[in-house]
Amino acid sequence: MKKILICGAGGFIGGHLVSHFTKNTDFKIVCADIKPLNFWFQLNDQLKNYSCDLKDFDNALEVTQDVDYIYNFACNMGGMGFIENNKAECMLSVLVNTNLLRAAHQNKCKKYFFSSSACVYNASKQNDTFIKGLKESDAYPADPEDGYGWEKLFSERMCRHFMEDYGIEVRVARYHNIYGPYGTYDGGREKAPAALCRKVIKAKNNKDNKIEVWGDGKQTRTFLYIDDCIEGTLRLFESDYSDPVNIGSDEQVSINQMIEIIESISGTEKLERIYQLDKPKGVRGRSSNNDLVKKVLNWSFKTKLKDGLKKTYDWIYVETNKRGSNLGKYTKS
Ligand code: GKE
Repeated sequence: MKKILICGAGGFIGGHLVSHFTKNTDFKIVCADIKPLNFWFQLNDQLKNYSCDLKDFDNALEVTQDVDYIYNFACNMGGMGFIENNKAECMLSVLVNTNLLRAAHQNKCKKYFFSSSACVYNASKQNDTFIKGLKESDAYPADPEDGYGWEKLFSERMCRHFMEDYGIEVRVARYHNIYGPYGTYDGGREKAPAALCRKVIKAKNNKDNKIEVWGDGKQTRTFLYIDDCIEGTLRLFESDYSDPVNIGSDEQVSINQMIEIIESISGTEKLERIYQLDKPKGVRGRSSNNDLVKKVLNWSFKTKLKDGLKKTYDWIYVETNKRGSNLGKYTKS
């Protein structure tokens, strides 16, 4: 039986991948995450679960023992509010990926997946709202998101060189703002879909009729629902395509448009928007070009933003009304 290691298994995407594999597979699954087990979003206590820091090479060596395939989602990350204010912490994730590649080589693992990000793309191509989708080649000449984006771009290249020099098969996905249930919705690391669902729920519960929005709301993004992300990830892993590829939606919306969708899901009146221009905004416009992923993986997203947001909103609604929930509250790096 082949053995798969999922790093970052206590996080959002890693947790969903573990859940997928435990329902659908004959593989033996091993999980690792820096967080204490009680902070994992989806913990399966039937599996071997390591709570350890992969910035330490000895830990990387231990968790990769007898492993055939590695999925690496482990990094210090979050939405704009986190990555803009924690650049050194984000860049230190380079140690996780580097240690895992070295350990994979030493332990003779066969295939390695790296979760990269749309934050690798050249900033000058993202200065307008409603830009054309970013093609994979738009990562160069390099001018990625400061801190987090540089780490991702460097680690992509590290993967490539481990493949060229040591023969480890690598797969690299550039994720475009993945959202859905069992992810962070408060505490400072949350991305816009979860943050705005939480804010609309709070406005509704408190009947205060207004929400705070970072920036002027005209900035655009594409958001990919988690189930589509998992499907694209699996398809990429099984493919023979080893260069980085976008895993994203191309349903580009402004933050204001996304708020309108969330308002209609919540059944509230139009809320007054307090635009906070001094908050972290990131690039002005970002969208995924999906020509390459369609060609090489025959993959495309299926979940419309309004449908994915409904599932996300409903989950956050239940979570925020639960007492004593730890979810989304983990802030230690
Ligand atoms: N987080 C957050 N919270 N963002 C808000 C909020 C809020 O309450 N209100 C408005 N925004 C705006 C941000 O200012 C930004 O312009 C936009 O929503 C998207 O913010 P985001 O979801 O936090 O993150 P980004 O898309 O800018 O960047 C993320 O990109 C991903 C890849 O596409 C990164 O933070 C990474 O999480 C990831 O690599």
